[in-house]
Amino acid sequence: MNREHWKNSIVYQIYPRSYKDSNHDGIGDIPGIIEKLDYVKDLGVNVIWLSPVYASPNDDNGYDISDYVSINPEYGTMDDMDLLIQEARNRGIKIIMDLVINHTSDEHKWFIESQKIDSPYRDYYIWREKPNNWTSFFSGSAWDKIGGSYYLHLFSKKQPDLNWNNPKVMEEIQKVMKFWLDKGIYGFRCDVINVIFKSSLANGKKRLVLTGREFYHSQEGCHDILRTLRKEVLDHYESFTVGETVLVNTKEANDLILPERKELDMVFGFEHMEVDQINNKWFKTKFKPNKLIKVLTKWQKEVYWNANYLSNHDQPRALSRFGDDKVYRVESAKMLATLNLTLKGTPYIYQGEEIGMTNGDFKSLDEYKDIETHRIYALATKLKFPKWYRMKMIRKTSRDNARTPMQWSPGGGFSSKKPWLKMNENTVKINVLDSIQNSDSILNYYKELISIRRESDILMNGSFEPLYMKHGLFMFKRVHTNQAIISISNLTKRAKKMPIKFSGKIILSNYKRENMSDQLLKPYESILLMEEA
Ligand code: TEU
Ligand code: CA
Repeated sequence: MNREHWKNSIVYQIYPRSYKDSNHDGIGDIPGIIEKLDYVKDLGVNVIWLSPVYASPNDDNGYDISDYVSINPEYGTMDDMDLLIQEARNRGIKIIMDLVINHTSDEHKWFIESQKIDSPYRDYYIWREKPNNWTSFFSGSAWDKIGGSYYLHLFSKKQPDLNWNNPKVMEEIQKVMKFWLDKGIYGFRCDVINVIFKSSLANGKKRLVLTGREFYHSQEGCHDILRTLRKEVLDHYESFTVGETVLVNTKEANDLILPERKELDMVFGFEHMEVDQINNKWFKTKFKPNKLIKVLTKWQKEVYWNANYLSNHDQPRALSRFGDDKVYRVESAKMLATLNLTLKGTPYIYQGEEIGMTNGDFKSLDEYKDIETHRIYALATKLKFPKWYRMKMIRKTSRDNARTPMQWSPGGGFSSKKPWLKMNENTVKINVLDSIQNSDSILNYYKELISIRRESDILMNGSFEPLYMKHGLFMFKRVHTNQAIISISNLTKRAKKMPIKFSGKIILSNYKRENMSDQLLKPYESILLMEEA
């Protein structure tokens, strides 16, 4: 079987809670996604990554799973899920699901059983008499107490970590994976996969964030687990995996994805998500395009195959962050799209990115729903940060920025009821309905770009050759069997003189440029050029 059948994939991420509500409860659901499959097909993508729809008490919006083989009733039934898979398949779209196996919900039956000291499930989790000094991703101790013992949770206390030293856990998860693959799922996005194996529970070196990480970050034991999952399960299906790998460098990324390692197929790196921060994501600095360009170039050059993304459900909107969501909203959204879809690797588009949705417009703390946002706000209060600063932190960085309901029409179009999370008021002008009608819309640009990419061997398989990476300009070449496409982007709001003279046929331009004789690049201009042979 050709292991690299996924290389021509373009993935669209759907965050079910915020996509489309079909039954008027203000919560997006699976029948809602089915209603919108023609829209997704029309966009031109061929894979959907579906964020968790499993049974869950929703402490972390589904990333706390209480049953891996049933569907959260808020989202529908297993029949709905089967229908979604079928209806997607009918449209030539495959579905990958989230595989969240670092932790379960504390309401999972394994964890409930595990609270009894002599239960066979005790060792499914990590129990100790005393906590160590590790801190959680959501701040505070990574340990909580039940019945006199402490259990480890790298995320919220309702997300206890599984014990991957226990072979039973391996068996159970393999069953889960087979269950979904047998239903026709095309693979998994593996949540925080490089932290699942804890090689020791000793106290860690004291750090500002994630004390203890040296004992669970990209450990050899994790590679062993991934090889086993691949050999025992994944290799028996036409499937692919993308790992979500926090804190990895390019070497660690390759160690997870090089074909001979037989582990994952690609990973989401985070280095480019760190270019506008000091120390950690809550302390944002002014965005410097050159930094982003530098990191992207490094990953392009060094990593075997990239999972390219600028946005997802955990990050503020790329448009509000790396582009200009006001004056040059349309131009910069198209430029970022061009960048993301012409790099080498598999591109991921996050719902709403294709119409240029912006960060949320929350006005007060209680409008935010995300657990992490509230935990960080509370910590900042404890540390006596002034209120205006706390609000600024979450306004810039909260994950809810990307989780606001999909803007289908000027009136919202997500639900007939009050949505679970505030819809951005700019739906009046930023929405799917208007985007479809306007031939110059971001949406129509995406469609064109996606179809260009899907028909181009050069963009799918060509090599990456950097040409110019200074002054906020990013120019690179993709080369395949003596043919080349040049991708030119101005990541700044200033007009710039073109540093290299190019000729060739323009195949896409976000300013309707007709030729290359004008040597001035407009604000956020991007151009795709077919080099003359
Ligand atoms: O995210 C893991 C992760 O490290 C971060 O991106 C996370 O969003 C957090 O902000 C760290 O500061 C994955 C999921 O994508 C996320 O939604 C979950 O909350 C998390 O794992 C736990 O399952
Ligand atoms: Ca609903």
